[in-house]
Amino acid sequence: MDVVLAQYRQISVIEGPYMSLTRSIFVCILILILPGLICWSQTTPQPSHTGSLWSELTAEAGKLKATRTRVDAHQLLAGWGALVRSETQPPAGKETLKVNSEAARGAAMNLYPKVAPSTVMLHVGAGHGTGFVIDPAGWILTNQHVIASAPLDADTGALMVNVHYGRLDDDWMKLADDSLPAIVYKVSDEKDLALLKLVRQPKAGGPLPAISLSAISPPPGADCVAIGNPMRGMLWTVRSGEVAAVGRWPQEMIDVVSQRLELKGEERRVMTEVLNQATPRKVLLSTCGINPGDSGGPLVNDEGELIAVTFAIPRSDPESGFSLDKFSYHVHLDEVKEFLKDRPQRPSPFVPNSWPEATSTSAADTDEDGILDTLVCKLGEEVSGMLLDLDKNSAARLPKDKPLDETNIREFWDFEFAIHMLPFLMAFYDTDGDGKIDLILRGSKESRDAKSELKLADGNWKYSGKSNKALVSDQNFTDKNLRRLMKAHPFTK
Ligand SMILES: [Ca+2]
Ligand SMILES: [Ca+2]
Ligand SMILES: [Ca+2]
Repeated sequence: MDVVLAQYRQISVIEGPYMSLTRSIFVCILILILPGLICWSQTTPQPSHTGSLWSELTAEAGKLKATRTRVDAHQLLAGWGALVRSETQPPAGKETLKVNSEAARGAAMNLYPKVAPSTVMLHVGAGHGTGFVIDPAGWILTNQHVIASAPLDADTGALMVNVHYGRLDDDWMKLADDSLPAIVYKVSDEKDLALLKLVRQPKAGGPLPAISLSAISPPPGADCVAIGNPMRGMLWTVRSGEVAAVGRWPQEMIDVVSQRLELKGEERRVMTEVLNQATPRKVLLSTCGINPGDSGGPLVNDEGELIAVTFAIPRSDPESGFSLDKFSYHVHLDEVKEFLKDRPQRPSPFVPNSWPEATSTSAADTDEDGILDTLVCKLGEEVSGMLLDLDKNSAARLPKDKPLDETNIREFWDFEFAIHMLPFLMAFYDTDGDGKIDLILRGSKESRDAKSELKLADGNWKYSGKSNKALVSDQNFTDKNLRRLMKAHPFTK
């Protein structure tokens, strides 16, 4: 675990391309015990690759013989997730789109003119999500998972999204032709929040109005109104409901609690321990009838002040048929306030996770010396990345008595070099061998040279839009021993 924790904090989501250790633990638990609670995933476009370096890399990967296979992680990727998704890839299984028909009407009608003009649509790749303005200077709040697969801004290395906004006209919102670029300044994987700033203001009509944060935490039973851009609905769809519950996610979700209470002895102890280790997110449950695409949207009180940010929904249990659709999950106001405590002066460069997205992972002995030295990660049938343990200190640490899985492999696999083929060509180096990745090169299929680089210096990642390094080279290591091992590895020989 040291190795993984020692690495930089990545931007990661279950539902997106990357997953943090803590969240992978959550997900393991949740998926094992919560088959009925599923949210939709944001789709990750998988680029098609051609070109010489690319062919070499994939050919190299193809040669590797898997010697040990871990449990299939398909379920993980289908797990708790985002409400953002592409219209082009409907989720598997039946889904129930719904609105809350039981809540009293009226509040939403009064709040719509106040809240809708602050609410925006964030278009990312083939999917979309919702966001809202919290400061007329152009600060926008949304979910981390909404922006996770956005492209990079070439100047800052930060993620960049397109913001679509509208104006109130004749009592309802009309979409502006103009769309506004915004740069991601800050993200929290644990809170599933992201802070963006508009690069410029709208050409006409002045700055977008802001939603203010409520001073008081919303009590259960209070009225609330959600607004967002639900899939197959319309932009600025407004729904009213009630705060159904407040609690810690996932520890206080009823399914998690009842599953834990059912377990006996050691199993119960282990589950309790893992739950205790998991960082809780304070959440609010509402009856506002949220759908995919609403992610990142505001939940407001009857004054139109923010009380939470929408992030997930349960689904009906395919076996029992129980519908949990009435509820939706929102990041609690307290988490929002804590997240907004410091607003950075500059956008932070996007630091990708060195663990590639994978549906299956296997360990290989590439130099046939009897020691496992390379992890091969696959997304479906395609190799998404490889992690090279150059000094071969991982194999001895692997548990002998249990199968490798998503959680323990991350704990035990100590790699000094990784190459990702999906979703982008990237190379990761622990150049000085201190257990921390400190150099990330982004490549292109046309060239052996890196396009851009991220370097860890004094605890901060520095982005450079240019790089004079080769994407895969022993010369990128400063540690002599690692340089020698890299040179000798079948991957670069
Ligand atoms: Ca070996
Ligand atoms: Ca190692
Ligand atoms: Ca290092």
